Amino acid sequence: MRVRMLAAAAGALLMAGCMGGPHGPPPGSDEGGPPRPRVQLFISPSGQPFRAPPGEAYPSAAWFAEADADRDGRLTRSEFRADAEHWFKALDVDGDGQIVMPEVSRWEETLVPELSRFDGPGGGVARGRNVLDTRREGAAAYSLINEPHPIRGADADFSMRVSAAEWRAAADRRFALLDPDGDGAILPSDLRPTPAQRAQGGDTAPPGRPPRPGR
Ligand SMILES: [Ca+2]
Ligand SMILES: [Ca+2]
Ligand SMILES: [Ca+2]
Repeated sequence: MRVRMLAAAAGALLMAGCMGGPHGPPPGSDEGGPPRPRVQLFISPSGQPFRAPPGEAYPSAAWFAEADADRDGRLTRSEFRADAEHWFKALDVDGDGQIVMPEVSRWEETLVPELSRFDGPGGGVARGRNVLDTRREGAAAYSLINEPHPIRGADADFSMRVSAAEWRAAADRRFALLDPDGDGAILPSDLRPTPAQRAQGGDTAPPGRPPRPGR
């Protein structure tokens, strides 16, 4: 738990560092130079961002490894729920048990700024025939499920606040989407490439598998 909190904090710091000051270039700006390889982004079903440098395993594997608490290579419903609840606590900055507007804005602007960033011509997560409009698709471009905004998407009664009960229901709904054979567990082989991963050519490789002890 503590390790994950630290990892999340480090990620936030990393992102803050990438944002640059008021005079710095916008994140990901190429400033007219040759395009730089982009950091790979994965957004978990609950909306937690995972990033990996270009060339490394796509970070869906990092999410799976973290959520698979007992590391048996099977992500069970209870592990999936625990992962979602852990992220809910991270999003609920004031600890009142609900995710409300400033906390949603923090997710949009600070935790996953890539979603609102305009990459401009030649930018984006890919080029050529596989261009993704990440502003339109939102998190869905980086996710295993087609959900542009995992936080708002959990607000079932449209009250502009996400309760713990709504979050739990959303987690169960998402788990069902990822466990189509209904055997109660998600396997690494169930992780289909995300649209961003496919656009970068990741559709030719199997999804990254988390390391398993003893193999
Ligand atoms: Ca497990
Ligand atoms: Ca709150
Ligand atoms: Ca609500």
